[in-house]
Amino acid sequence: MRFDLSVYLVTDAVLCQSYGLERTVEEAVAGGVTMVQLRDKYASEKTMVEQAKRLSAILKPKGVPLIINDRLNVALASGAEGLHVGQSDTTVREARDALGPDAIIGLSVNTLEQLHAAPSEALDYVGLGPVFATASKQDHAAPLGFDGLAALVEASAVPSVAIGGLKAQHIDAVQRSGAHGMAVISAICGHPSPQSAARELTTRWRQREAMH
Ligand code: TZP
Ligand code: MG
Repeated sequence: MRFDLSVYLVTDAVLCQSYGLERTVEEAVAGGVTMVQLRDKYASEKTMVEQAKRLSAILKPKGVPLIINDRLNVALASGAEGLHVGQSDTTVREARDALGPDAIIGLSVNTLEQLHAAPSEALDYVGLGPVFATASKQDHAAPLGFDGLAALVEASAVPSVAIGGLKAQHIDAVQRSGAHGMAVISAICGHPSPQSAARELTTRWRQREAMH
């Protein structure tokens, strides 16, 4: 695989505000996160391109891919490694056509119907969730729980990352579901030390993985 979903930080301007976006991402990468998604539902395209370029400068030397949430134009203008789309955003095929074969393209999925409708040949991974209800995403879909997660992982033709209310204590259950990784906002952004939070998640992920 040319990317590693194991501990995937998703940013949020409000939830990451204690240290700000750049410092939070720097710390998270020092703590070992394997992917970063720039997600901001409210920022202008111009602001997001600037942020993406600054994050890229931090992430590129570390070999950690930067994925842009929703905004195809931001992904195109910033040179990020990929785009993550939801069910009502730019389609996966449009994203693939625009970004080319090397881009990493992810799709949010909450049901088996959505999974079966997804064009897996144009897709690199799916984000499955929310596993739990979470305050970090407004109007999120119904929580899957770990059984629901496992059913989606099993049915997926592409690698999957679990998301929604996940903390370090859920690593075992996420790995038992078969998911290739876990994506978090608040477990890292909302922690007094984003670096030690990230370090705990990545260390535990690897330890547990080695046991299975
Ligand atoms: N998509 C499904 S749940 C979620 C997103 C973006 C938010 C995850 O945030 P947290 O704080 O890790 O629950
Ligand atoms: Mg979206």
